[in-house]
Amino acid sequence: MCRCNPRFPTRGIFVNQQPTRCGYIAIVGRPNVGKSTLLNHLLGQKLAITSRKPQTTRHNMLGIKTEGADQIVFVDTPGLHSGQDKAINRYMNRAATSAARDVDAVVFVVERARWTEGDQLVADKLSGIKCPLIIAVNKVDQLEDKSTLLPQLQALAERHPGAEIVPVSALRGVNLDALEEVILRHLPQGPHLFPEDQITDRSSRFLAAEIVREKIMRQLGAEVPYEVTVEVEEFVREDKILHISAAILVERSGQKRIIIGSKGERIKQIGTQARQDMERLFESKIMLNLWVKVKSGWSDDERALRSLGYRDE
Ligand SMILES: Nc1nc2c(ncn2[C@@H]2O[C@H](COP(=O)(O)OP(=O)(O)O)[C@@H](O)[C@H]2O)c(=O)[nH]1
Ligand SMILES: [Mg+2]
Repeated sequence: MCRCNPRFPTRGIFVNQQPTRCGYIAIVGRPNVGKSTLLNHLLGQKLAITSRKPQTTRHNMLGIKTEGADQIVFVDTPGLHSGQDKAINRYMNRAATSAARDVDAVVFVVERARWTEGDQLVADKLSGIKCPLIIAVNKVDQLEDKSTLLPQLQALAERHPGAEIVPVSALRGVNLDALEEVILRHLPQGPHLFPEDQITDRSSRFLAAEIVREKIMRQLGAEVPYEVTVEVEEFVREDKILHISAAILVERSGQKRIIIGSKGERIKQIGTQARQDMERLFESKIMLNLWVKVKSGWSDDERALRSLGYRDE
């Protein structure tokens, strides 16, 4: 897990006479249960990209929340994918599994009223962990009849004795205070590891590439998004404007045509939406330049993956 070059204790043992607390909390679960949505709403800021499709999150990412004496370092993870066939799937599973080790608590996200093979896969991986387990039962806003939740909560409690179970809606912000309170109880005393204003361990270039990928994940159906990666080639500030150029890499020329769209309409839309998100995140005017490049085999080639930033931490 990435206790990434913890820059040295940045805040000392007390804040306003309160002893400081700081800990790592991994957010795990199968794809699409709402892990990244939960991270964003706990942070109160959109940091991680989200969509209905698996593989939206491919890398572990830290989201850091500092409030008074407490610093929670969340680790958002890719969902565990059952397919091990491709190098990129193996990479995502390694990232998700390694994050659950060496943390102070794990938040296991599941969906209300649904327990799938994918959930079982995660539960099996978690069975050996030593740290406290918190189960967030997400998407309760989709339940018309809340009483249907009770049997599921009971079944979860039997399956995971000792776990604390909190029903939430990440998207609507329901019960997130209660979840945070449980998390805070497991935060060990100790100095803060990151400066108060740092919200992630990821670079601005990385976040920019992810925003472009989110728009592709959301706008394009079927297989295309799984064979796309984005590489930021230029990221410079000139006269208060941030100039960003990014290459969208695909496996096949047919996919390039789909992303560009008829008369370039699709890529224009992707660019407009991405630019709006970037302007919010970077609080700056943005000039965004996108282009599409065919790089066959990138998603199943260990060397290509590493050069594109898919590196184990
Ligand atoms: N109705 C509802 N949808 C949610 C909730 N949380 C997440 N979602 C949706 O579920 C989908 C997957 O979310 P995401 O955070 O990307 O899932 P992840 O793969 O676990 O990170 C997205 O379309 C979210 O908008 C929730 O509490 N209620
Ligand atoms: Mg995610």
